[in-house]
Parts: sequence; C-alpha cells; structure tokens
Amino acid sequence: MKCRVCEGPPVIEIRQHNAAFCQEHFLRFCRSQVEKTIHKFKMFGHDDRILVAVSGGKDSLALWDILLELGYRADGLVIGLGIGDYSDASTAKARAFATERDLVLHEYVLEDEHGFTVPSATKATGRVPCSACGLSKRHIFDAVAKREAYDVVVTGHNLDDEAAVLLGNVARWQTDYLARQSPVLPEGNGFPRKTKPLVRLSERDMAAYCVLRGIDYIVEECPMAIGNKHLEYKDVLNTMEVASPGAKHNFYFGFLDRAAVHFQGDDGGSDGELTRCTRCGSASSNDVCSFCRLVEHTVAVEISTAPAKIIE
Ligand code: Q46
Ligand code: ZN
Ligand code: ZN
Repeated sequence: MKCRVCEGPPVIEIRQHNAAFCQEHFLRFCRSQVEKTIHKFKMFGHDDRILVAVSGGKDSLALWDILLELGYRADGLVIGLGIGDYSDASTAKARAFATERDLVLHEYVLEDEHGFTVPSATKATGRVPCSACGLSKRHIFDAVAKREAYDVVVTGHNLDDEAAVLLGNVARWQTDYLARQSPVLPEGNGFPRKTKPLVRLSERDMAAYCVLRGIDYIVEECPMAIGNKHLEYKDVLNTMEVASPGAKHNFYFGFLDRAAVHFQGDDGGSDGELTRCTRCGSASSNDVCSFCRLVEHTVAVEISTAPAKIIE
C-alpha cells in the first residue's frame, strides 16, 4: 500500500478507511478529522478560550497539540489525583509538554485543595475508584473553567472510549446516560460547555500521532482502573473491529445519527429544580452537591479511622 495522498512510502495503515498514509499526510489526516468534528458539532471557534483536561497520556497531549496546530487558543489543566507514582508521572509529562512549548498549564492537587486523594476516597466510599475519581475530575474541570473564565472544556475521549461507554449504556439500557451521550454538552447553570473533539480518531491513531510528533506521554495505564467495565467493553469492540473494520465507527456514529434523538428528554430529570450547593456554590439538585458530600464523607472517615495520638 502507498500513501493515499502522495503515493509515498506509508508509516501507518488504517483498515477502517482502507487507506495508508505517510507521516506528513497522517498528521494532516488527524488534524482534519478533529477540525471536521469541531465544525460538525459546533464545538467552539477560534475566539473561544479552551481549557484542555490533560492527563499526561497520549490522547490529551495529542489533542492539545492538534488544537494548537489548528490555531485554537488552548491552555491545559492537570489534576493531581494522588494515585501514587502514576499521578506524579502523569503530572510530570503534562508539565514537560507545557514547558517545552511555553504553554499555560493549570495544576490542581486534590489533596492540597480538599484534603483527600482518589485512593482515600475509594476506601471511604467502598465504591470502584473511577467513581470518586470521575466525580472529582468533573467538579474540578467545571470549577477551574469558571474561575479562570474559559468558554469550553475539552477532553481527550477518543472513538474507542466513546464506543465503549455507549456499549455499556446500551448493555444496561441506561436511557438517562444515552440521552447525554453526545460529543458536546452545552453550557448552562454555571457549568461550561464540554466537548470531545477526538471522537473520530482511535486510540491507535493517537499513539501513532504522539510517536510521529515526538510527544512524550505516560504509557502506563492507571493502576486503579481495576473494576472499570469499560476495559471489557473495549475488548469486545476490538474483536468486532478485527472481524469488521469500521465497526466501532458505525456503532458510535450510527447511534448519534439515527438513535440518539429517541433518548432526548430521558435524562433523568436534568430539567428539574436546581439549587446552589451551600458549600461550593455550584448548581446542584441537593443542598450539598455530590462532590462536596464526597469530600465531607472521606475526610470524616479519615478522621474516625486515624490512629489516636498519645498526648504526653
Ligand atoms: S484516572 Fe481515575 Fe481514570 Fe484511574 S481511577 Fe479510573 S477514572 S482509570 S481515566
Ligand atoms: Zn503522503
Ligand atoms: Zn458543592
């Protein structure tokens, strides 16, 4: 196979498109897929201030790089989740990327700001780690975007991620989640717009993009991903993709084009009365929002289980 565009020697073959690309045209292909997604879903414009949620992994760093290459105004936010060496290494990769390119990177450390870490919250709640972690990340993205006056938060969810989430939601017929499964969630109630510009690109595309651009990213997976069902759903989808290239794309975009509309309005009462959280001021359906309840519960458990100090 030759590069689809220039017929030069290829560096990557993409079975889904029955195409191969040389380095230059693969990088252009990735950028054009992102640009197409931004326009199709009206995600943001060149005047908007964009906050990229950066983990130090391939997806978020590739996304940040692509947005800058496309001429968007994008800064980064990395959250120290307190997951041991993994979190330290993630922050170090994000910091190195930003420093080398002279970019603005906001750093937010969960333990410094709220007195807990993802492992301690997991222990306190007895739920899977991704539950407390996801809730904390969403709250912090919103809070930092609001505080720093960003127009939109972007995350590096790719096609594999979104197809796996969709499969999980369909497998359990979680119609409230299906109603919100879109690459764009509009702003409202003090929350910023949230978008996922990488949904046309795969995990493999993003790893190749980083290697070809010389982006140094954290390769290790999060050690607390255990119990995360999405890894199983990804395996199922990978098997389908091998048998039928394009299966993930057809599943996800077929849902957006033909099925999503049937679930609109079934989002579990998001139109219900919202009040302000009495602790942090964010919009919430309760007096205290889920994040503040998590903080208070975790800190209370930590205090009650801490070894007593002997005062002499
Ligand atoms: S960091 Fe957090 Fe992920 Fe680790 S605990 Fe789960 S959600 S897997 S993207
Ligand atoms: Zn080429
Ligand atoms: Zn709150």
